[in-house]
Amino acid sequence: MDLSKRKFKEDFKKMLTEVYSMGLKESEATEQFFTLGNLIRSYVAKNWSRTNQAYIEKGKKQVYYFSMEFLLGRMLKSNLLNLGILETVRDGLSDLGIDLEALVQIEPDPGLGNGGLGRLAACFIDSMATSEIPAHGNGIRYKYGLFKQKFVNGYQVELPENWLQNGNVWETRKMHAAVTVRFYGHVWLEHSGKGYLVPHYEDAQEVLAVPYDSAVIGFNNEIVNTLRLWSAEVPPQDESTDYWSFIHQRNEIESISEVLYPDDSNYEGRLLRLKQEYFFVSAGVQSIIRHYKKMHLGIEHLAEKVAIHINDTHPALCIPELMRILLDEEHMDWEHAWHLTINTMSYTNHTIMTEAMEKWPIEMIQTLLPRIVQIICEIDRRYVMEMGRLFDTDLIQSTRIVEGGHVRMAHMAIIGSHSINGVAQLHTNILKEKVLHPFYLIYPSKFNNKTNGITQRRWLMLANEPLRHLIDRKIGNEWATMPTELKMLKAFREDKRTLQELAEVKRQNKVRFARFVEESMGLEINPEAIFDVQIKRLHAYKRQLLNLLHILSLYFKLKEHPEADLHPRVFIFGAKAAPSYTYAKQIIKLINSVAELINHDPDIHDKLKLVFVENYGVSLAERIIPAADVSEQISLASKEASGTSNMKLMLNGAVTLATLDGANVEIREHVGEDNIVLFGLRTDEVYHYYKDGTYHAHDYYEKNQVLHRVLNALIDGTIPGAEAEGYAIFDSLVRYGDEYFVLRDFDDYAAAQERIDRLYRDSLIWQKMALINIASAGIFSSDYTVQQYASQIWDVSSKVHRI
Ligand code: 26V
Repeated sequence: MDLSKRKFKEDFKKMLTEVYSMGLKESEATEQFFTLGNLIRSYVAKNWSRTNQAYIEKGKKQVYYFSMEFLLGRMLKSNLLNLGILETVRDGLSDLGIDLEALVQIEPDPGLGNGGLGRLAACFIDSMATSEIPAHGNGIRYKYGLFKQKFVNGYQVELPENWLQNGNVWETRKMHAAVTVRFYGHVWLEHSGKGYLVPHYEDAQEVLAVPYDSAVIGFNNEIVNTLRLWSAEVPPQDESTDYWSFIHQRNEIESISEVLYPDDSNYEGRLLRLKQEYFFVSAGVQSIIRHYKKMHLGIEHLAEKVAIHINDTHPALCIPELMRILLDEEHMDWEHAWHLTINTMSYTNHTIMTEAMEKWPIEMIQTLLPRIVQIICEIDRRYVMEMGRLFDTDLIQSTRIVEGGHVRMAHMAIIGSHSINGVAQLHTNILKEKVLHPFYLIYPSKFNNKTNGITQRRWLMLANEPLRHLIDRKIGNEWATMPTELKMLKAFREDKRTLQELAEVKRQNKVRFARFVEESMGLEINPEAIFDVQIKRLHAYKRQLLNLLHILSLYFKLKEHPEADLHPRVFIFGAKAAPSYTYAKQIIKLINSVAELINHDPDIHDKLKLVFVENYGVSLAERIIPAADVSEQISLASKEASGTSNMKLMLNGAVTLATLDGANVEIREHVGEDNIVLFGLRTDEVYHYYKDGTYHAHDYYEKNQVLHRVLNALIDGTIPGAEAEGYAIFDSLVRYGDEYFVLRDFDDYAAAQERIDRLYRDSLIWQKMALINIASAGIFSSDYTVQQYASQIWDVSSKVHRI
């Protein structure tokens, strides 16, 4: 948008008076932040309503991206950047004596997601608005986001994250768009006499779903899409309601959108979680149908105007819910309704970990959603009947939705949609060939790959301004919307000056991060050291333990040979564990205890440091990633569906140290063998081990001297404070089979780390690798990812930039 600095300053002062009746001098950062937020809203208002108007007038097909999680991060700078007024506002504020960065810190970071899946949804909505895709997010407005992590004596302690405490400037409550969602009760069907059944509900609990809309601003394109998050409230009561029963009901209902489930590792059949899923699905689908009907096109054309995407199985109840509406409210016959539903729905799978696959006890759905269960059972019955004619009975039985008293959500999602995609090429292949192979035999054409992506605007333009300026100076700024333009940087691969400038940018970022660590943790780290980063949820399969065991081996090496030729290293971890994931919490404690040991050992000087940042999340990622030299992507091959921190880190010039897992495979293809450091078992080798059962972790403990020494340290008192955890972890590796092949990959990993050490010593070689990583990262922009979803899955238009 066009905005002069003078006009901005006037607007800002005027808004400050309007909202707070305050002059500039009396105001503090909090008031200034909310003032700026309100001002941005006023700037956006016209384009927001224009965008909606245009979608209606042009009758464009709309995409609704359903996700239990949207891990947005702070929105202030992102909104300013996308409006094209970041610099104007920064300068204008500075004229008024206000530091924009200070205001940025006032905004709470809304942690409405667990990890990769939620952050992907956030990158997607940014990219969809920028790519001019008529697409909207649909989710839950949790009152409490993912817990705040504290370390107490090295243990993870969870505290509530009350992000709404001071209000949310970006949202608008839309009371007129509220809908009712029904739970419990009984339902019976009556013949209408007109060829359809009429459901009668008795004793149902009614919940009012109230939407809160936020603007999703496209980058410099005047498009403003919508993120709609639903909040659960008590419907208006009549006078006969008993006061105490009202209070009781209110608590029960409001608990639905109270808190985000923090467990992304282990599926647990919790009733409240099921309520959450149906709550936002039903509200979202009802609201879509209500909006669609305003266009008077006839319900039979729904799939031409609406695409519903379900982000993992969490919103899979969209399928029976849309069926319910088409059958019960639109009086369609089953075949037509089913055809429409399939054509409307598409589904992304994000994990092959069977523990995380949702399957709900049928009685639970029966109690909570009596009409939905009838529909699910009928979908299943017809599936068996129709497919039974075409395929082998065993094949059909193994793919049924209802089995062993449970509803398998992934099965329902596949059967009820026209597309299922994995999130990296390797992951999609594993789905086709292993995990979902029976479905691939039945529906080969439904399967497709959409490799994940990240938005370069948040993860480079905003998070790493020094690098952004360097790139702009070298190749211009078209990469903001045409990220593969970054490849032009390759022309500078032999240019010493550019490589030195790149080194200087990295050094600056490392100094900045070191200052943060010093201020927040009281720990001094040396910016000359290699900053080696592993930031992601704590999961056994991601193998933070492999990293830790190697750190211990370096520690012992330095203790025994203080003269050992090691380039100084700072190992940086950021990770939350699910509160009920005991093993992950034990690993956290162990990492913290090892940090205590190493960081305070005077023999080590600054050769080795271990930093475990507390409360890792989007805001911390934005600080850490620009300062990273090494990106640890060391999951056991076949287990990480894609990974996205791998993409963010390469985009910021870190060199990837990786197994051939998830999107690392594609990163290697793009940067080339020489610009990535690989190690470890390959997927087929892992599957071989599973098949022939010949992995014996104990042998590695017995035969490998370094490992023996390191593993013994877990149980011989070397690591003060973590005795119990040391034992448990030792046992998991040595006695109970080492499920994720940590010991098997140890030597190879250590050798790869030595290669890193050597490569880093030659600054020009290292910076050249960094440059090629940055130059090759454009293809992993979520702009391209969503453009592919648009054309290949949703069949909607987008502004496509050539790759
Ligand atoms: C799973 C579950 C399972 C039980 C109920 C609660 C719950 C909540 C979240 C999840 C998420 C697990 C799936 C997930 O986050 N997958 C990650 O998705 C990323 C984006 O596609 C991908 O890059 C990561 O590799 C993948 O682990």
